[in-house]
Amino acid sequence: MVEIKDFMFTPMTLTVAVGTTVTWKFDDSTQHTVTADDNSFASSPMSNGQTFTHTFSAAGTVAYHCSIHPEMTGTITVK
Ligand SMILES: [Cu+2]
Repeated sequence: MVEIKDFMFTPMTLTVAVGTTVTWKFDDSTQHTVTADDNSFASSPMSNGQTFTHTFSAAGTVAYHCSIHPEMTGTITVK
């Protein structure tokens, strides 16, 4: 689970096993997105209380950001 609050992804870096479904929980006063830098997944703009999930089926490191606030970044490492 990654929480999106105060314009930050927490934790910013997360390591999961192949096949893990990661949930992002939106808990902020403004909308954000979860958008992979390589566009392998992307949410629409989501509001407080919503969630987005993505299943990571291949090993590797995926950087992501918020398309509305590009300074918000995070990384998922899949092993
Ligand atoms: Cu944002």
